[in-house]
Amino acid sequence: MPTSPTTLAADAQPAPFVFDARHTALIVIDMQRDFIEPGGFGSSLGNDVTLLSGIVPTVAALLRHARASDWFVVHTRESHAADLSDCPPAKRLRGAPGLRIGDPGPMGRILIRGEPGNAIVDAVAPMPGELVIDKPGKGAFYDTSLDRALRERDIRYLVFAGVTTEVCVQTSMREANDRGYDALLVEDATASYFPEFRDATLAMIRSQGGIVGWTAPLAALMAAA
Ligand code: TIU
Repeated sequence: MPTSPTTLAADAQPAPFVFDARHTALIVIDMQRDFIEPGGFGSSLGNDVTLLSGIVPTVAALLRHARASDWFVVHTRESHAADLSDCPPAKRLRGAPGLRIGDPGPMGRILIRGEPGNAIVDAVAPMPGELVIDKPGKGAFYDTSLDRALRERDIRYLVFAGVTTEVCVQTSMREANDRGYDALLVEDATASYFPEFRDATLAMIRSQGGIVGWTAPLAALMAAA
């Protein structure tokens, strides 16, 4: 693979992921207490949240790599305004009464911006200078300033991590693909309440010659040369 001093190739599927560190961003999706700790939105939907916490050390290692490589770093949080003006009734009413978005829970109002449950878990918390995007949808681009922020910085390559693989991560990656970014999902830095959905999503992304993008383990990304 021909490379310039800033062009790297990572061993990925379905083919090497060729990217330029100067034009790369890491997008960490929704590593918030709402999904990862008991008492938040994830558990209100009936999920076993312990299935997600296992990736926290890998996401932390990925963040260290991105920061050391001078990538632009973005964190997202799925969240709604306190008055729920950005939460379509169709989304809110999908939940069980008493456990809906905006209802009081053990970590504050469920999925509401600024509540304790909406905070990103400490081990992967944003650092000064990193962009935090509050998103009302599953996708990181829907009704947010993310695309503009990336284009202003001439970002063309996106590395994705976070939760959950088949919901917010996959939606965001598909949105990125349609917007013309080359996107890679880090296989061991994403998790689902349904491990079989995680595996199926990884297979879907890289099928048909990379119809949505690329996947690779963190070790392959860190070994890119
Ligand atoms: N329920 C589920 O799997 N995920 C979400 O509701 N949001 C995200 O994926 N962040």
